[in-house]
Amino acid sequence: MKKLFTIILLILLTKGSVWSQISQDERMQWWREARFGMFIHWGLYAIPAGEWKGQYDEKKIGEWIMHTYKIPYTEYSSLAKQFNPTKFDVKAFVKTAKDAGMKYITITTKHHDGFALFKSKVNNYNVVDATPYRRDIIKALADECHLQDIKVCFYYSQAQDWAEPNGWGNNWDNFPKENDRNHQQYIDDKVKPQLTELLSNYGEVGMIWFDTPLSITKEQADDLKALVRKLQPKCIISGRLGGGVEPDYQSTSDNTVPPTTVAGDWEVPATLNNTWGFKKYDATWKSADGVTRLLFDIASKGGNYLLNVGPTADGVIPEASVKILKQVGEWMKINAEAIYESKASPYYVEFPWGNITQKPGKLYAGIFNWPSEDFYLEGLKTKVKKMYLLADKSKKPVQFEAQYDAPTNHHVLKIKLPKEAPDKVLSVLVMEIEGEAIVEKQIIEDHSGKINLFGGKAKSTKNGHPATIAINNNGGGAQNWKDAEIKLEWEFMVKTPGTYDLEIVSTETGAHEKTDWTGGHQVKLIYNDVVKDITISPDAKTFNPRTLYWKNIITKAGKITFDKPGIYKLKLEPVNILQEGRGFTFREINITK
Ligand code: FHN
Repeated sequence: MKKLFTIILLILLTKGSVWSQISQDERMQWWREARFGMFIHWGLYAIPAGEWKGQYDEKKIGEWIMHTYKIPYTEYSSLAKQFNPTKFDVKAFVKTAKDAGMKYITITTKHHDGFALFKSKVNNYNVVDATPYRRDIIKALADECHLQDIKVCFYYSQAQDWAEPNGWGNNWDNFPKENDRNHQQYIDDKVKPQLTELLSNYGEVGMIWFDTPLSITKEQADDLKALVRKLQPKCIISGRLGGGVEPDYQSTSDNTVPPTTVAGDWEVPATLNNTWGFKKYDATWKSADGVTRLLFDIASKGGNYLLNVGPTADGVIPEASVKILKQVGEWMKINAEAIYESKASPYYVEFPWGNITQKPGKLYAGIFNWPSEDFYLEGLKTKVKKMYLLADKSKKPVQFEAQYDAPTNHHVLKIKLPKEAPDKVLSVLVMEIEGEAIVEKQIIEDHSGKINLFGGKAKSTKNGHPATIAINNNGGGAQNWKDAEIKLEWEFMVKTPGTYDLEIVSTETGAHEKTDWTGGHQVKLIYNDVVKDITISPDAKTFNPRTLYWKNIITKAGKITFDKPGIYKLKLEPVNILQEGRGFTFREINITK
């Protein structure tokens, strides 16, 4: 009888746990639909605001000031006595996010300096116990977010903690040497108890945003993941958990937007100026136009945009940030349909004019380079039924002509857009389509006589076997391509014979405050029997609206002649790649009339 009871109990328990499990799709749903979120970096570092005892550094980020000037913990922590953000108006914070069209807020509950913006029973270095303000900022924000139906998410620095002798990162205080630290103890005494507080005392938490995992082990990361899952199974775990443990989505490097659509769930964490935590002298604000275009571009590649504000020590989001976000919000009022719940473009690479998002039955072309003549969309096989501008409430049809060239099996849409863009920042052209959006795979000369050989579209081999160059550095070119044995080859269709200009594009990379580019590599371009020897040199630099910080570097590679229309092959073979720096940050070859 006892045995039977145990078996029934076990079955019930197992069933119960299956029922209580939620699928990854369910967990990610709100986040996938949201596309746009607010990041808030706020803490004691807002008091020095980038200046320490008369020292300034344009290039350093504000929240790292303790690290930058090796400020002893005892001295830095005494800033808590001054932390009194009396102007903090939680409603204003949430309103700023909502008015911009943001669907979630991710706030630093504890950054690398170790100070908590919430009441913690396990560590009194927190806003309630250590400051004259004495109020739990996280509680205020979480309550307001719940009230106003916007997701609240918590950034938590799980490894780096400069207040803790057993944490990672503080090598200037009289703490044990890094190897002698008991990181496990730090995780057991601070990280896990504080995460438990965050996931128990603030209602539903959308996500825990881990950061800089450093040498956290797989076991430690597994443990943190299990804790989050146990306390709030629906809570998402951000990309930087560490230990090789799978998070719920990937984070790009800070401020880095890929040049192509990327499968899976991912997010770009980005700043509005050059710092995350407030710096009183950082006025390098991005333009509202640039931010709006990035929002569209990131969505069109399949990602979310997590855009940062750094409140002042008084508790105010800088006016410049509010202004930019307001303008983005104005654009969203008209165009949000093209952002929320949208999916990545059916095209692999971004366009010079903008990019595309999609929903079932619709494509949204976001155009920021408004054409002076007809607008062409090439390579779309799916039938388009109707086009109109999202800004036009009457949905007056935009005229277009669908052309199909049988010999080249090429589809072209020739679109008659109005002379003036409805929105000079970015106008959305809606295309109602029949069925799923399907795009040609071939590379073909476009209507303007341009052939684009993008790095990620090449067949790449090493000694005859497939070998890829990863196109994912900050500037959107190859990441650390140092192996000269890797060769690239493209096959493409030329429609009009003639002589074309050839240019090789590589990109700047590195940290945005100190961009990096290595030239001098030697490569061969091979087509038919012609071999061209080229040294990668910076003949021109062009601004890339997708990266804002990292320029494209153009190497002029002479001319190429195609005698007749047809299919051609072009190979790019390195002869010598210089090994210093980040190698050959190749992005694409452009062949233009
Ligand atoms: O070191 C942090 C930095 O201070 C900031 O929090 C960013 C946000 O993505 N994350 C780390 C650097 O990548």
